Amino acid sequence: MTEVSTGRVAPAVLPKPNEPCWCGSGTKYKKCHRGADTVEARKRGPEVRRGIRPGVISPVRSVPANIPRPDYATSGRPARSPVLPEVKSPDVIDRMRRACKAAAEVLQATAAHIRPGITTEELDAIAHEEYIRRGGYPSPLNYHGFPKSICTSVNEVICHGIPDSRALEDGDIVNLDITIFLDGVHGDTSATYLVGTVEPDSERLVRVTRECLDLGIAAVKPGRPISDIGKAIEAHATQNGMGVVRAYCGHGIGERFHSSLQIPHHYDPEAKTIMQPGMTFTIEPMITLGHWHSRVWDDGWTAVTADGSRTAQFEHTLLVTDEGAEILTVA
Ligand code: HM4
Ligand code: CO
Ligand code: CO
Repeated sequence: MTEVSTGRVAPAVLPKPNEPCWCGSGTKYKKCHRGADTVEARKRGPEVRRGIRPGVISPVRSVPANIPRPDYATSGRPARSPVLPEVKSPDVIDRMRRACKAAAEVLQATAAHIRPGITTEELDAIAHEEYIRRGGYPSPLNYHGFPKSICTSVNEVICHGIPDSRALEDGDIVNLDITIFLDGVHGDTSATYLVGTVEPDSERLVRVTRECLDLGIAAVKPGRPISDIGKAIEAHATQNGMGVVRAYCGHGIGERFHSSLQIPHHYDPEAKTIMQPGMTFTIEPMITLGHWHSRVWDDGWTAVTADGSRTAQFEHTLLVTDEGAEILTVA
């Protein structure tokens, strides 16, 4: 019986390809859990892991007054400002190189502390100090009221998990999503890590998700539509029997954390914007072992898979060049 994080398990007799999936999604079995119901998963037997539940959220951390803040830091709402161009000036690009390098460093420094027993709140505290040490502001902090400095998304949490009192457990997977505001611009990167010994399906999920990001980056070419990126990502996920989350996209980034430019990770023929040298945006595919449907917890932030299947994500901030993409979020 296939384990899923909610405790729902695949029945002993599986549906036919065109019958509704056993998970209750309402989708045909062949389009839903068929890919996840591997022989390996069914051999593991009736072991059931409970879904993750909200923990206690500690008080808001402060940022020294001398660190420059984005416009939303106090009110929680970005100021209404003119729409900025998606093709960045050499000055903005130069500043983004520094911010993105710093983001990659904060991610590395924080991830080094991942182990069974550490709480996501402790990881947030480590990252918070690393941002400040570099003279940066943690972009998530108070962005539309988000209460912490990083997102920590465990197992079936897709993205925007709020760091809390929950300790990581052996066998978990956890995404750390870091964004720094430095020199007046944002740099955004994330990665998913294995906690202790992880079962093979989760390891495969994390590997395929990293490959999806790499293939998305390889599809970045000036003169081509944005839809090429999601086309490449979705093909690889589908080949591996995995789902591509649709509710959250990559985004334009620079002087604003999220601009109006959207980068779907599935094939969306409406994503017709042509990539141009000087554009900066993120690619951040969220891939699931089950269906792509998502929902949000009552906290208004934590996005989880509707079927409780595990999900992973990797993210880079990119610059479109004359040849393709330059990855900015490298330490
Ligand atoms: S808020 N991370 N991410 N992520 N938002 C705190 C931490 C956050 C996001 C986010 C991925 C894609 C898009 C967005 C976004 C608006 C609509 C307000 C511009 O918020 O697009 O926000
Ligand atoms: Co986000
Ligand atoms: Co992002």
